[in-house]
Amino acid sequence: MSQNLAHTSEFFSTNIVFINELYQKYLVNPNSVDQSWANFFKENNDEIKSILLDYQGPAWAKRNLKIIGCNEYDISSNSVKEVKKDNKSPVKNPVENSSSQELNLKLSKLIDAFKRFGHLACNLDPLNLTSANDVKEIALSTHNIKNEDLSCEVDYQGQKVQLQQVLANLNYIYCNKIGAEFEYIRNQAEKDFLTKQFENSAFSPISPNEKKKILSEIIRSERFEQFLHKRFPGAKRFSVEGGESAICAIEKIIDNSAKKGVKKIIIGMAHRGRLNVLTGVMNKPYHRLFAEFQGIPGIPEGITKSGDVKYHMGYSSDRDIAGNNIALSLAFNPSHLEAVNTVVAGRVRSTQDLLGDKDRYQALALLIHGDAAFAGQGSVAESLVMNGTKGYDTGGVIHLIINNQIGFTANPSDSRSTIYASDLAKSIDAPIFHVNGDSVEDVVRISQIISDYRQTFKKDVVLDVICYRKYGHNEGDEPLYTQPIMYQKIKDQQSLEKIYSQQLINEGSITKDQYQQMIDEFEKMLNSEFDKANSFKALEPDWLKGDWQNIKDGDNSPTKTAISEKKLNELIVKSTTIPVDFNANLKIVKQLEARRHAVEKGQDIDWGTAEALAFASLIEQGHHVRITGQDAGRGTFSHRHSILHDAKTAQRYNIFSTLASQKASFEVYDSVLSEYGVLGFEYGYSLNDPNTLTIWEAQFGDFANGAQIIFDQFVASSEVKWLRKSGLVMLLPHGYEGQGPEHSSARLERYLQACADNNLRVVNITNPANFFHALRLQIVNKDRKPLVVMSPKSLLRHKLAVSKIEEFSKLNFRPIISEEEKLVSDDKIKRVVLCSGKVYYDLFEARQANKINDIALIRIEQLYPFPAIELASELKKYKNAEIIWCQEEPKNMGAWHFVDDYIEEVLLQIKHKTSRSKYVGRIACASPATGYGSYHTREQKQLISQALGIEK
Ligand SMILES: Cc1ncc(C[n+]2csc(CCOP(=O)(O)OP(=O)(O)O)c2C)c(N)n1
Repeated sequence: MSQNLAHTSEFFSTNIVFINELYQKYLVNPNSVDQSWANFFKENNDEIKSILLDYQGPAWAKRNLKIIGCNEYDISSNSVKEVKKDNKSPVKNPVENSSSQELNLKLSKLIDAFKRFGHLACNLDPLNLTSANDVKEIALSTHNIKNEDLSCEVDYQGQKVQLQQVLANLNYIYCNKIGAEFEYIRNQAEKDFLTKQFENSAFSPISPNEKKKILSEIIRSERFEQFLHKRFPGAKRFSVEGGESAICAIEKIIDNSAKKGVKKIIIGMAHRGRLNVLTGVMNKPYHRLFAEFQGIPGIPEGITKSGDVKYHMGYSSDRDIAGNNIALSLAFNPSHLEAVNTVVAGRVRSTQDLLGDKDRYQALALLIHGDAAFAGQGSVAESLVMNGTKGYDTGGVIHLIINNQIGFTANPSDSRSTIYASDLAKSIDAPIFHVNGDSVEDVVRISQIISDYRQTFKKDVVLDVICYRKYGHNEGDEPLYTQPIMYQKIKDQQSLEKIYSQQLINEGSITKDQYQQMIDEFEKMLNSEFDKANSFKALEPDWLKGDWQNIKDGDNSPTKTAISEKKLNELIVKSTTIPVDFNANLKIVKQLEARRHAVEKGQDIDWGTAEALAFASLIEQGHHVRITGQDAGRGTFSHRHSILHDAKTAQRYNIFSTLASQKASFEVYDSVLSEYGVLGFEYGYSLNDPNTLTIWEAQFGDFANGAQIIFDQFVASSEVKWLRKSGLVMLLPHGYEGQGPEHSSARLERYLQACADNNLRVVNITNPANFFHALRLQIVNKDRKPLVVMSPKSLLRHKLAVSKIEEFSKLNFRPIISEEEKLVSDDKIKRVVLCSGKVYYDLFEARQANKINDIALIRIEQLYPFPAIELASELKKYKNAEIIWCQEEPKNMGAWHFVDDYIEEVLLQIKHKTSRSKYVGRIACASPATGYGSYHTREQKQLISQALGIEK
């Protein structure tokens, strides 16, 4: 009907102004217009809305078209009030007051002030515990505007409007229940977009259908929590009650994103409201969750021995939004607040890469935060800073803060030193909207704007829903102990369902019966799901589906990682040939030539070359390689040079570019100076894509302790907790070279301590070819395990740390490297020194220097899974030898405490005459290494001598 009606009907063609005013009046109060009009508007709401929008132009313009004089606003308050037609305030000529020009100038400053400071005067707190401020920046007196100016006409959006009406509009838009902060944004186009959307949306009505949808989401959220409360009293559920409108925000973001071309949303969130999101938003069947409340695990026994609590579980599902399919995934999450942020972002980035979504708008990260956590956790800052950089851009993250104005028991003033919980986001020029959570239509309106903004500008944006928490931190907690006043208030607070259902009934959007019917239907469904829970049978896990379908859990079939000499030669030529017109740095040209000569010669192939060959071979086989870390392009120790910089133009050249295909290329990024955030991101990337070799490199291994949470909570344990595998590689430079306490140890012991259930591979490799195989194994093997590499520093250029080409073409990964020198016969070997990593070369050189030929050196290249079978067959050879474990780390660190048991078991099994290995290494110490060069040299000499029994 609309086209027709718009152009032909008497109502809409000539009387648009009148209809418009009536309609606005109706929206504020349906009873304020004649019943026949109310019925008409109700029946045709959506169409009328769209026709009026077409006619209206700027949203505020309609207020100037007065016939019946409705919808003026009382500027003394923040709320819309109908003002009686006031015959005593005729329009004045500005000349009687200030000059017109002067007044317009004052107004423009005032408008600017409203935009910048209006949020401070908003009514944002549903509990009314914090009252809106008197904001002097927007006071008329500050701008020298007098009362008598109010009735003057001013220029406003191309029209002549009475000043008081402009002020009413400004108050209504900027000082109501939405505090908008985006004036600090430096990009004018963004500001214009936001201003237009925000100002228009303040006046655009919500359709009756949408109102019903919102109410049903509120009923669903609130009634679900109440159901759990009744059926599982005392159980922790971290209820969303008090913040239900956040669920409506999530729904709106999903809805709008799907319509605007987003195909996948990955959600990261903590405990609050998570069960609600899992069921209501993600469509995890209610009976499955009820079964979990009854202690029935979601997957059959025996698949994993750990699992996790219900409110950390993830879930994936597809939804159809008006014919648009959208995949939703709620990321598994540890208790550590805000740790999941970059993990989600990494997954989104990988999804975009897999989709070929170069513009990064088809996959979206939606992060849901608590107010205290957003303000307090450093990971938030790291992730915000990362989001706009080349290596970590995901086209903008939508942040939703469920701001219940409390952090466990802490008040906002204890949780932060800024006004808003969201203030950090200003540092990245993100627009921020604070919305009173009890004003759910405003929450929904803003959700639409932020998702439009993200799709348009591909930047982060924040919605801060200010609400409250109905119970304690969890439902067993007594909040009155610490927040007596707040919780007295909360006790008497009407729930959002009450407030909103009443509003809809009053305005005639629904009847009482319809409301009751909505409740009955939902509760009936919950009851039937509850009954189903008893007979719930655990489901087969979904972990090896989709992109993971070719991955085989527990695969330990022999894996061939070798490649032919011919192929190696081809690869090295391709990765060392620089375009003729590229002005490469001459020193690097020499290094690349050396790489090529070594491979052609078939010997002296060093670490950097081996790494390049591994990358090149995987790219050539169709596997993407992604590596990030501080200065990863060049390599901290200048051994990688994967990106060359033209000496004249500073243009970049990727040395693997000629190997790249549509499917696979080499991606390297010098990361932001972060460990926590970056490791989380790469872990997330690896979770999503088993076919990409994903690598994070620490500058020095010890800095990885800043990312300990990601390692402990995700990398090491995600498979046993959540059945989520990862083939991530962590390169952690390690080795005692006299550089002091901070640059010596990557804290090998910490990674080893986390080893169990075949969860990781931990290697401390001495040989470039073996490193080549270890990297290739990550992809060639059918299973996926994170690989922790104690990677070398001085070995990158050590004359002995080189490989022959046969080691690449004929061998595969060797977890142990046996003695390679010609010594006395095995039975005459008097001592076997077991070691791992760089210390091998110190032992080797000292053995040579001292002409020792009855001590065998065995390198444990892979510490976990511990190569017990291989070690047993080695040690069997040396029946008469004593067994030493030698390490350069202090006794309380390094691998000793980890390998001790394993070696003992091996010795027992082969019935060796020695029952336990002896420790040789630095004595226990609180600090990983000495800061004095002379001490280091002395200690190192001592431990080598002791291991080889050399007299001092
Ligand atoms: C890194 C970390 N530190 C401490 C905690 C313990 N903890 C759990 S919830 C919570 C309060 C969180 O407050 P807020 O972020 O406002 O979320 P809310 O629970 O109010 O929704 C704390 C301190 C944690 N889970 N993670």
